Amino acid sequence: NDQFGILDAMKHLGLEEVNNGTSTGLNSFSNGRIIESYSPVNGELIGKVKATTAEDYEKVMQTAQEAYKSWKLVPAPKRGDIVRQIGEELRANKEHLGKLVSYEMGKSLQEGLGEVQEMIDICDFAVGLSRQLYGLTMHSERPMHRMYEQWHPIGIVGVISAFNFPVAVWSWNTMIAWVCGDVCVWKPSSKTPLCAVACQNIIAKVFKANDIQEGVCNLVVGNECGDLMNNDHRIPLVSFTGSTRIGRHVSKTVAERFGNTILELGGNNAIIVSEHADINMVLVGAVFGAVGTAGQRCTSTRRLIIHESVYDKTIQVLQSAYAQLKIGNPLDAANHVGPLIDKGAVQDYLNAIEKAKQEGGKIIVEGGVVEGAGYESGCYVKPCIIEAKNEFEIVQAETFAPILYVMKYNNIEEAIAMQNGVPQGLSSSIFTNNMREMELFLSHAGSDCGIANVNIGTSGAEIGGAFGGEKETGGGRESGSDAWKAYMRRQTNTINYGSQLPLAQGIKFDF
Ligand code: UN1
Repeated sequence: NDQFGILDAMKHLGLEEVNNGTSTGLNSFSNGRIIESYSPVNGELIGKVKATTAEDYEKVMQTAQEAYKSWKLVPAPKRGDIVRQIGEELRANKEHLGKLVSYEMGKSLQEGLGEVQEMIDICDFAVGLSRQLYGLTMHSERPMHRMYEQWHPIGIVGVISAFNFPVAVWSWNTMIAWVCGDVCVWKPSSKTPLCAVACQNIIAKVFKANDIQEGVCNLVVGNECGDLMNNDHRIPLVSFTGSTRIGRHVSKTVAERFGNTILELGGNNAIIVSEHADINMVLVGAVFGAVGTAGQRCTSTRRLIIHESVYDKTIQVLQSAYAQLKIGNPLDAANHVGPLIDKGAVQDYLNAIEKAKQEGGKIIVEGGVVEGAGYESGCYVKPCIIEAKNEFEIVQAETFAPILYVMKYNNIEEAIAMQNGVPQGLSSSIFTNNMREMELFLSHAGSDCGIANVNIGTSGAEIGGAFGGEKETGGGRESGSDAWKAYMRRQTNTINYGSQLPLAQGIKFDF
C-alpha cells in the first residue's frame, strides 16, 4: 500500500534497494555497521545504510584531496554552471525529495517541498555568486604600487547537519562552497541518512554528465565520523548545525588545531506582542512558529512576551487556534502538526513540561502524547502552551518540541530585556504598528539576535540573507549575503611596478 507515493518517490530517487531492506553502500567506501532509518510518521523501517568506517573515511578524504586539485582550477562561473544544473535536477525531483524529507523526518509535505525549494533557491543564488566573488582594491601609501585582495578556495569543507533540515542546510553550505572552489564532505544526521543518499544520487548524475572527477561531493555516515572530521587538519572549515552541547565540543576540537567553524546551534526565539500589534497577524506568526515542524526548527518560536493590556485577548485567540490544530500524518495536507523525530524527543518534551510545572508554570493548553489509530509510531504529541517566567531554568533552555511559554510585560524596554535574557541569540521578532517600538527593537539597544523581524514570526527565513545567531547559537553565518567569505581564504596582494623599493611606514633602510 503506497497511499502517499513513498515507494514511488524512493524509486525515482534511486533508493529502491534501500527500500527492500537490503543494506546499500552510500558510496563505494562504506563498509561499516548497519544504520536503520525508521519513519516517525508510522514507525516503519524505511531502509538501511552502511556506516563509514575509519578506513573508509580515509579513502573518502584521499579522493576529496585529489578532486580538490582539479576542482579549484575550474573557473568559478563554470563551477556555477554545474550548480545551475544541480538546481535543474532538484526542480525535476522536488516532489520526490520533498516527500522523502516529509516521510523520513516527519515534517509536513508542504514543508518538505519548501525545504527542497530552499535548495533550489540557494543554487540560483550560488550561480549568480559564482561571477561575484569580489575582492576589494585599495590605494597603496607607496608610489607606483597597487594593492588588492583576492579570495581563494580553502580546500575541503566538512558539513555536519541536523535531522530537522536534512537536505536544505547541507545545500546552503555546499552550493556556496562549490562555487567558491572547495570540495565537501557531508556527515548527515544518523536519523535521516536516506535523504542524504537521495541528494548524493541526484548530484552524482550532474557531476558524471560534466565529467567531473569523483570526490567533489562526498558523503560519510555514522556519528563516529564527526570527530574524525573535527580532528582532521585536512579540513580547514567545519560547518556544524546542531545542539549547543555538541557545538561546544566541535568548536573546541576544531579550534585546537586552528581550524575554522561555522556554528548554527540552539535558539530560544521569542516574539514580542505589543499592545500595538495586529492580533490576526500575531496568530499566524506565533502558531506557525510554535507548532510548525512540530517545534523542531532552530528558529521555532519558544516564547511569547505579551504586553499586559493585550495578554488575555492573545491567550484567548491562541487557545481557540490550538483547539483547531489537527495532529497526524504529515503527508496528509489536512494535518497541521506531524510527529517528533523519535521517542527520545517525545521523552524530552514530556520532561520539559514536567519541569515547567515544577518550577511554577501554569498550563494554558494541555500537552501529552497522542495515542490510537494513526499514531502507532508513538512520536505524536500535542502542542502545548505554558504560562511561565523567563528566568525558569526550563525556559532558558531549548527543547526541540512544540512547547510555547507565554509571559507578560509592562513596557517595551522590559520586553526587550526579556527577549535578550536567554543564553541563545538566533531569531527574534516584534509584532507592532508603532514606529518607535519597531525601530528601538531593531536598533543596537534592541534585539541581540542574528535575526530580528518586524510583523513576521521567528521562523521561515529566506535564503538570501545571512543565517545564524549570537551567543550560544555559535556566531556562524551561512546561506546568503556575504556568508560565502567564510568558505574562502583572503589574500592581500601588493605589487610594485616602479623601479624603486620604498618601504612602508616611511622606513629608510639605506646601505
Ligand atoms: C534550522 O532550523 O536549522 O528559518 C534552519 C527557517 C528555515 C531554516 C531553519 N529557513 O526556519
